Amino acid sequence: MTVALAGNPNVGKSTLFNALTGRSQHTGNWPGKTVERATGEFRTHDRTVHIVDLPGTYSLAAQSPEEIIARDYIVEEQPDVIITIVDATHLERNLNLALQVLELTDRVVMALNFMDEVRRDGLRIDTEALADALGVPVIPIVATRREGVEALVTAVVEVADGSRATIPLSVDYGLTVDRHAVTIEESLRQAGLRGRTRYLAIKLLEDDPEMAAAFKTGLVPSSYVESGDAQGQEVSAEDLHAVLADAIRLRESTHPDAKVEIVRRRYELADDLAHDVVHRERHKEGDFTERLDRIVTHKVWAWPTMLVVLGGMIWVTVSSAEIGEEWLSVALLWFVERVGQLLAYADAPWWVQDSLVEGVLFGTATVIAVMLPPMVILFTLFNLLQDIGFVPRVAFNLDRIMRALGSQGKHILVLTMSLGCTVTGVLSSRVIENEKDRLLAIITSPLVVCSGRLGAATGLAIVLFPGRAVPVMLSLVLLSLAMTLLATFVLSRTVFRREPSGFVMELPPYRMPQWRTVIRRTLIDQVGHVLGRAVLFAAPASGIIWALGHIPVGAALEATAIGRLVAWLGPLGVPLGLTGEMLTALLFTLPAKEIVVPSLAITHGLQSTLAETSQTALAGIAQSWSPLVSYAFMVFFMLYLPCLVTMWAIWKETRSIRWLAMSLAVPLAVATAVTVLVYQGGRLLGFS
Ligand SMILES: Nc1nc2c(ncn2[C@@H]2O[C@H](COP(=O)(O)OP(=O)(O)OP(=O)(O)O)[C@@H](O)[C@H]2O)c(=O)[nH]1
Ligand SMILES: [Mg+2]
Repeated sequence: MTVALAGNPNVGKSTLFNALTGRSQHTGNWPGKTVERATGEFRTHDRTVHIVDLPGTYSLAAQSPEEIIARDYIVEEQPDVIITIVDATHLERNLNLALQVLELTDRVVMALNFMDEVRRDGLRIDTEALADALGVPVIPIVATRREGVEALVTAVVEVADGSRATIPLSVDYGLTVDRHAVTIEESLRQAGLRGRTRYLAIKLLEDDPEMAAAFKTGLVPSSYVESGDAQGQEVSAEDLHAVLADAIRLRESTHPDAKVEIVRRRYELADDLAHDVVHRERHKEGDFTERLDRIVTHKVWAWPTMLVVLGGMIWVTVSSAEIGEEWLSVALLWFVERVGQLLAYADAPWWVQDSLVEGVLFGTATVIAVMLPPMVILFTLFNLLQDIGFVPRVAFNLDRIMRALGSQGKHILVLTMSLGCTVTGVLSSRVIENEKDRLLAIITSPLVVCSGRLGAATGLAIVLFPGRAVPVMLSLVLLSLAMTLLATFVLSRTVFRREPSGFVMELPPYRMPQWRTVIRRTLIDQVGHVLGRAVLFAAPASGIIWALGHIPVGAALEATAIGRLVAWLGPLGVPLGLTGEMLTALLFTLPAKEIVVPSLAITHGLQSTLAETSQTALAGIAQSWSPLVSYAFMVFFMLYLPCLVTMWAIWKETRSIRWLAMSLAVPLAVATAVTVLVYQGGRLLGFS
């Protein structure tokens, strides 16, 4: 049994999907997160239910790529039951899509989500009256708390079984449209089409773009057509063209245009229904969202507000990460030493002992001790901001600048997703229909600071700038932001010149964060991911780097593979104030940004004694670097190249060496230019 979740954007489809399947689809409080369909399954009433999470869509006559995914699935794959999930606090607007779904199939169950907010706002919804009017089950739910989910599943199973009959409401389009629809249905039948002729007729009169295209090409989706008539007669393309021409003539013969009438009637019905079933029980208290947004999205106050939130986020991260690091590194060092003793006791050959202890274990332990604490805290904070609804406000404010800079539309949506993770950002670029816009979004997304890089950089800043990590990080984030804007400005005026396209991100109300989701996403999805990378990437990478630093055996570091690389890269770094050791370390860091610290330690030949904790070894580096050099290094680290996973994602999305090369060249060029400016400028100002 297959069930699909259909609904407007940001109504809780993925939340319900996760609640049912236990999976973790991306959720957050802004529209447009899900861009691909996702499938999962759960068991109920002794059967397995496959459930499909779809992108949000406002209408079945949709135009944009993610909406077409939703529409095509609903129309063509014919799931056994469609759950239309609606935001009960905006019933009239949400009913419009629901009515379109009801025209398509009778196997529908409606989930009225956000019932907690309905109650909070002092509204009452007469669900029985609504169910009677719509002719399908209507189940009130609170997806975040699983409230009503059992009842919903039961209703779905009953509708699938046919044990609960549904008689979906059909919209009354008025006499004229009805008469035209009957005429068209007649010609459809004459052309040999059986099945959903009423639906087809309305869609033709409505000037549905997909339907018109299907009739033009003569390829009407088979789901509309009942398998031919007795003679197995085929539907001819000429007949379809004739029907289409007829429909256009009929549509244009009415005043106003039949299309306008159809859309209007549907809206009116949705409005009336909502009016009949939603009752206000008490006066709504002042709108919190509206009051807060007067500051957060204010033309002037928005900027200091965002700066305070960003600064606060970094401050909390830095101060709590220091505590976490202390005890983590003590514990890990103890563990590494015990392993060392054990290997010595077992009389393992020196290179096994050293590569394991000084390479693999040291590297992994440093990643866990230095990088994990700031990442955990930052992920938690960022997930909270996502759930509350602050992230789309940042996007909204930046959009003002972006428009002035020549980018527009869904670019900002992609950059918003990139704030979490560049890979998700790159994948979400699929929502952009225009190829040039899409490439621009892909190429600029590595410049946006992803939360992973921000966490790793914070770990590094704590080591390099003890006591001053907060202002350093704040300046670096602002710098990356400025570079993202600058790159957009330059690229949209040169390589990617194109016509403007309109898109306005709708701002959702602020919501209480879902602690369970936030903690689960942080600990399991993200921290688990970082730890997994520490073991999968950092451990082998540290082992390899260690080996490269010890071949040929017994040679001084300068004569080893690492030594050569250091010497070779050295001259390149001179104008940037960076040494060969730093560039070599950054090269090794490409698989995962977290391993920057152990890479630095190894290329500096610092790991050879474990008498010191990883912290003091790193403090050694910090002391040997001047503040200007440290800052230049941080600038370069923030901007230089996306991680390998992102490169892979860009390749998969563009399938073009040229665009992949460009999305690497742009950040690398930006990083080099800015670092040179910072370093040389700093020297001119008298820093060394
Ligand atoms: N208060 C409350 N919040 C909810 C409820 N259901 C979902 N949310 C929140 O609403 C936001 C949107 O939920 P999603 O599941 O991401 O919505 P979606 O429909 O998948 O959104 P798109 O994929 O962007 O179309 C999230 O922040 C959820 O935590 C609910 O019943 N009550
Ligand atoms: Mg979703």
